[in-house]
Amino acid sequence: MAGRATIPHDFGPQQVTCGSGPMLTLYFTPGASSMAAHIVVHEVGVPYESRPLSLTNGEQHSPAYRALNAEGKVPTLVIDGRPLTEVAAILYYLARQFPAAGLLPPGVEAQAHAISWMSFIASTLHTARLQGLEHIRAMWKIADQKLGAQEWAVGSYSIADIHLFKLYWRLVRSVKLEPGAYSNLSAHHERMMQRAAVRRTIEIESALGYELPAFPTS
Ligand SMILES: N[C@@H](CCC(=O)N[C@@H](CS)C(=O)NCC(=O)O)C(=O)O
Repeated sequence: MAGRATIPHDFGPQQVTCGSGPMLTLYFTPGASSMAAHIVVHEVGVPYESRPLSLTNGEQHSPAYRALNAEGKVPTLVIDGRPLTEVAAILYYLARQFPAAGLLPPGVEAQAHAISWMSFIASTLHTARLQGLEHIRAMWKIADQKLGAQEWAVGSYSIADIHLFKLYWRLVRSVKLEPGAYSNLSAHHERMMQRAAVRRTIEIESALGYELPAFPTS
């Protein structure tokens, strides 16, 4: 993990109300799991307060943050003063709260497929990191096959794509992959990188300085 100075808490947009909508505050760390939530707040295009936290400096363990997120992890989205934790739940909330952004496909079954993808991403792909490189490669092979040649994970662009992209973005910057190892995910990554919300998030987070939790090298 790259060390750096404490992130100033007044970085980014200041506390803003959203007309009659909820007041949103996003706690995130550049390059961490929270990047998916950061992309989605840009996709939905509503005002939010930005609260970068430095994991390197242990800010996730402060009593004030632990009161919001008992595990001391990012992200946390505070909605009108009430904390919501876990990437998948935050993405789901934002997609449902701001339907005009079109981040969930229509229909219960298609939406269940988006949740299925996000459950797989959180429980299998994210945790693969803890089980060594061979396991990581095998789980990402499954993800590549699951995605196949389709443009988006569940038919139309959705929060499942954002969640998937974030972890693959991290993988390709951490592990040396054989060329063409995950051709479907690689094409998906290219499509995602064209999106304004993704580019804006990367611009903000890279300016702050990435903090990337350790990845296995063998
Ligand atoms: N299950 C959580 C996982 C979030 C998570 O693992 N966040 C990491 C960064 S990628 C974190 O905050 N780690 C804090 C620490 O290691 O102290 C979610 O999906 O939101």
